[in-house]
This record gives sequence, C-alpha cells and structure tokens, in this order.
Amino acid sequence: MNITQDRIPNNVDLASDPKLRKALETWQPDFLKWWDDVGPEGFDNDLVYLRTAISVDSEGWAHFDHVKMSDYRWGIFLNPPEKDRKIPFGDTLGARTWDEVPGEFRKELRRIIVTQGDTEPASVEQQRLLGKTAPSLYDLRNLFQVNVEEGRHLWAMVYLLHKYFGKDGRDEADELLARRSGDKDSPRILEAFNKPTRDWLAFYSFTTFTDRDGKYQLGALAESAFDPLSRTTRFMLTEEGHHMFVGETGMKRVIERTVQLMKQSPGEDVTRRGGIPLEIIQKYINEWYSASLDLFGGEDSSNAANYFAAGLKGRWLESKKPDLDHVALQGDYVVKVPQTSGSEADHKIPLRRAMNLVLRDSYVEDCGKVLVRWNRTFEDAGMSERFRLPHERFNRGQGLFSGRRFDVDGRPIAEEEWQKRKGAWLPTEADYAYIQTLMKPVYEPGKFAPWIAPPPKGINDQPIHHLYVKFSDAKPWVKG
Ligand code: BYC
Ligand code: FE
Ligand code: FE
Repeated sequence: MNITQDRIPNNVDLASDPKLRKALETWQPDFLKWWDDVGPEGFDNDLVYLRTAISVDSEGWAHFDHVKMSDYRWGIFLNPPEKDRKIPFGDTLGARTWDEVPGEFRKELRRIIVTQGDTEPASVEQQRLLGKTAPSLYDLRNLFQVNVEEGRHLWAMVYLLHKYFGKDGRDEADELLARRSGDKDSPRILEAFNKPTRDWLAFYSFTTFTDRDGKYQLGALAESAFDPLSRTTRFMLTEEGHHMFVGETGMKRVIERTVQLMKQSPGEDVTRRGGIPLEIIQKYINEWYSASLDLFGGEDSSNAANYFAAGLKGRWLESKKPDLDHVALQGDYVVKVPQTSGSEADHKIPLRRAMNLVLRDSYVEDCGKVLVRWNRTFEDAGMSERFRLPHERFNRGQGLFSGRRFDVDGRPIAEEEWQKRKGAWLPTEADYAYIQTLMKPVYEPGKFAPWIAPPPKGINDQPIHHLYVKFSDAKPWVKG
C-alpha cells in the first residue's frame, strides 16, 4: 500500500472523499501554526536526518533524508485491513468488527480517541525547549524524530475524529490544538502530560516510561472492535518502538558514563567530574514510573469494564492469546490494601472492572525487563549497585492508593514522614538544579556532553559523527 503524494500524504484514498479531504486541509494550517508556536523552538530552518514513512509495509520505513521539520510528511497511514476480522473480546466476542461507529458507543469511542490524541501534541509541547541543550547532534536528531512522529500520531487521531464523528469530531480536533501542556486554564487531559520535562534525564525517563504507556494503550486499542481505530493504532505502534529505544538507550548511556567515572575515581563524588549520580537517576525513575502508572487510570474502573464489554478496548495481545477467557465475566482481581490497623485487606475487583490493572501488569513486567537491561551495566562492571522500580503504591495520583502516603516499598507512612523522606525518593529542587547545570548543548559532530556515553552505533548505519542535523543559522544560545 503506497502512500500518495497528496497535500496530505495518506493511504486511505482521501482523494475519493472530497468533503473529508477539505475538512482535513482546513485543519492542516492550524496544525502547522501549532507546530510553529509550541513545537521545537529554535531549529525552524535546520535540516534534520529524519525517517519518513513512504508506505506502511516494513520496507516503507527505509526512507531517510535531511529535511526541515516543518516539511515532514505528516499524514494518515493505516495498516491494511485484516480480512474478516472478528471482535476478539467482550459481550460481542466473535462478531464482525465495525467499519463505522455504532451509535450506542459514540460517546465512549470519542472520549478514548480524544484522550489518546491529546497526549501526542502534549509531549511535543513538553519537549519543545530540549533541543537547546542537546548532548549531541545524534541525540538532537532523535528528539526531533520523536517530536515529528508524535505530531503524526495527532494526525492519526484527528483523521478518525474528522471521518467518523462529524461536527463533534471537528470541534474536538480543534480543541486538541487549543489545550496546552501545563496550562492553568486549559491543561492537557492526563496528568503526566502536564508535568514539566525540564532536562534530558527527564526526556529519557519520559520516553522510557511514558511512551511505554503509549505502547500498551495503543496495543489495547489495536484490539478494538472499531476496525479503523485498530488499524491506525497498529501503525502507530511501529513508530512507538523508536521512542522507547531513544529513552532506554539514552538512560543506559547516562548510567554507563556514571559507572565509568565511578571506576576511574573510586570514592569520589561523580558530580565533581560532571557526571550524574546514581541516586538522582533512581529518583527520576521513581518520578516518571509512578506518574506513568497513573496513566492506566484507577485499578477499579467502571469505565474500563464498559470499554471491555463493548469491545472498544482490550488487553495486551488479547487476540493473540487463544487460551485467555475473552469474556472475563468470571473471577476477581485481588489487590492488597493496607489498613490503618496495620493489616492488609483484600480489595476484590471483578475482572472486567480491573482491566486497567491487567493492562498495567503487562506494562510493569515490561518495565522490569528494562531495569534488568540497565542493571547489566553494573554487573558488567562488577558493581553491586542496582536500580529498582518503586512499589505500585508509591507516589500515586490516581486510583486506590492516591491521597495516601507510601514509601518505595509500599509501606504506608504518615504525611509528616513523607515530607521528611520524600527528598530521598523523588528529585529535589537541588537535584533538578544540578542537572540543569549540566544541560549545555554539544553540537559538534561526533562529540558528546560529559555526562553521557556515546551510543554504540549511529542511525541507519551512518557513523556516529554523521551530520545528523545541519544548521542553517547560528544559535544565539550557544556561548563562546
Ligand atoms: N490523569 O475510570 P478511571 C501516549 C480520570 S500515552 C488525569 O479509573 P479510565 C503517549 C479518568 O479520565 C497513552 N485524569 O479511568 C506517550 C476519569 O475521569 P472522569 C495515552 C485521569 O477512564 C508519550 C477518572 O479519572 N492513551 O500515547 O478507565 C508521548 C476515573 O478514572 C487519569 C490513552 O490513555 C490521569 N492519569 O482510564 C506521547 C488511551 N487517569 O470519568 C504519547 C485512552 C484517570 O471521572 N485513554 N483519570 O471524568 C483511556 O483509555 C483512559 O482514558 C485512561 C483512564 C486509561 C487514561
Ligand atoms: Fe505517540
Ligand atoms: Fe511515542
């Protein structure tokens, strides 16, 4: 399925639907204005070595070119339809999937699509200043690749809103460009997307843990009975892989550099040599992992039960697991909830109402594997240090454990103790300030900031010193 070279690149035969095409062409300049206003700041004229989709099959990804970000071919790409696809779960298990939105689920589907769509521009807004402090041209390019693809993810959801939701959908698409990450009056919908991402350690944490929520949410929507949503999210998932790569390998390179410094001068504080202490890295892990757990919603959720019953949102790889009970009307999920008495009570959640938690379990398992890979750096260096994920109860803003305090092992603690100890678990203002002192741009090809190790190889078989971003003007924020 090739992608047409229309004003809006697409593989959905937009040309045959003039009304839809016109609506999207009206939205397009608003999108570009949004990109101009709150997209990456300071690199408008530079040429970035970007990967662009020219078709949705695997070879279609092989296209790399130096392009201006504003010339990136944002468009609408759906995976090809699966013949005779059947609804893989819920009350209508086994029935034909839908090509149109059923009237009775319109509101719910719109809400899911809007919530998904809202995260995409939010992340671009959160990351808009990071280019000014990139640790290398390689990293700068990766940031921009992530940014343009999140912009495309917004297009993916806006297409669905325009095509299937009429005037309401068009209004929602406009709203997606009107809300702003962190804005007091008009914030983004989900909490993690209003958090400041002030430095590159936060960026790597975000792309490791928050983009990974994207992987699991998109995977759950890829199971949807609403086939256009399933096909759209399947293609988005192929792009998500790169975002998590940027996060995981970025973090790993930071760890490698710190370990190197610790080996070179045992006992010396790595901050004296411009490295990032392991304790600060652990605090960033705690911060972004707990914020990302919140993105799964409450453990006990009637929304989740309704979505599952209706066939709107399934579990991770639902249709790939023939032995799974796809109706899920039997059984409970039991969560241990600490009581004030000191004991733990069983909180029983009927399975369908626990679907957020079931999806989150797949996510938690995946995060655990990331930590194993990061910890290999210590093992290889013969060190006993290890990173760990905090307990699911730690620092939660949604669900059963929100509004209470727990330590990183999940033990309930009083507010007073939390206030005393939270600086040992979450980044303090001093930690953020220290990281900020390291955030100085390195734009010389092949050079890297002193707090991060170079990657083992470049992008698309290019050397590490490749000119991943070609500047067309001087950067006023670079001193000296
Ligand atoms: N912040 O029934 P409950 C990505 C609200 S990331 C604020 O437990 P539900 C990406 C909830 O809306 C993937 N509010 O939750 C990554 C509800 O509100 P109402 C994004 C929250 O509805 C990096 C109330 O609390 N995709 O793609 O089952 C870069 C009770 O909630 C939060 C999706 O999220 C929160 N964290 O689940 C770029 C998929 N959590 O009804 C991109 C679509 C819950 O009281 N979204 N609330 O007004 C969904 O499926 C669901 O909306 C959620 C929430 C799973 C997020
Ligand atoms: Fe995305
Ligand atoms: Fe992403």
